[in-house]
Amino acid sequence: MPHDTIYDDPRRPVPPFTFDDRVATVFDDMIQRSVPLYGEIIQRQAQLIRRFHQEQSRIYDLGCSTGNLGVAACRVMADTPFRMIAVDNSAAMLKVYDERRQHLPGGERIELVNADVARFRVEDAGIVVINFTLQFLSLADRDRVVDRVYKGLRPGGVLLFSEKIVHADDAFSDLQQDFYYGFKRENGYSDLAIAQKREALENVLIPETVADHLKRVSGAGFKRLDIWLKWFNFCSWICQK
Ligand code: GEK
Repeated sequence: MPHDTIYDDPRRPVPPFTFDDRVATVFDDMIQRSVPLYGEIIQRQAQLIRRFHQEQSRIYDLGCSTGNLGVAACRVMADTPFRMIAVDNSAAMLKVYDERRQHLPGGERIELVNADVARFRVEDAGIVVINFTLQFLSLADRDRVVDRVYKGLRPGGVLLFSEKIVHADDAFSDLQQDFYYGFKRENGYSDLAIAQKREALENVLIPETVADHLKRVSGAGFKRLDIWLKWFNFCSWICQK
């Protein structure tokens, strides 16, 4: 797996973060070293997909990146037929996903779509997964996506989403940041790399509080909601229609 060294050397100015070729090449290393419990999230979501899959319905992965969820879903679903529509607006990410899919047993069950999730229609869905992607949209687009997802889900259908979050209390927010940067240091990122990535994400990744997210999903109509995993400033939800 190519190693992420993108922010290791000093850069002045630090350009805003984008999902370009350079990021796509090292993405799997980057996300595993930057998102606590990432492997656990993907593995359990694949198992949730198996549990909640409705025959003939569609599974969506919005902001699919290089396809870690699709790979896990193919493995966990084994020979069970399913149709996953994996959407991303980065051609570079989808190129890596497509290459992986060629060698993935059962990979033909996944369709890749290069589109903006804020403008994408969700129809006849049994499961929709949105991992660490709402955080890159404007607040209005986040509302629009979650509303559309609710409308596009079948009754009993499930939305699984994960986000980097912020705490409304400043002291707890600082505590979460400290532990998060500690996690990144433990994974080999230098203080310089951490500081430059933080600068690159300023105004690009806008985290919200748990309360903001719960308000949005309940406002869209979801009544059965649970946080199934939380680690300081990272959170994963399950919402059932
Ligand atoms: C995973 N879910 O491995 N439309 C479509 N895609 C978008 C948009 C948009 N408007 N904005 C950003 N993206 C993945 C990880 S990464 C999270 C998701 C991260 C895409 C962007 O191109 C990238 O692939 C993904 O959302 C976010 O579980 O890097 O922090």
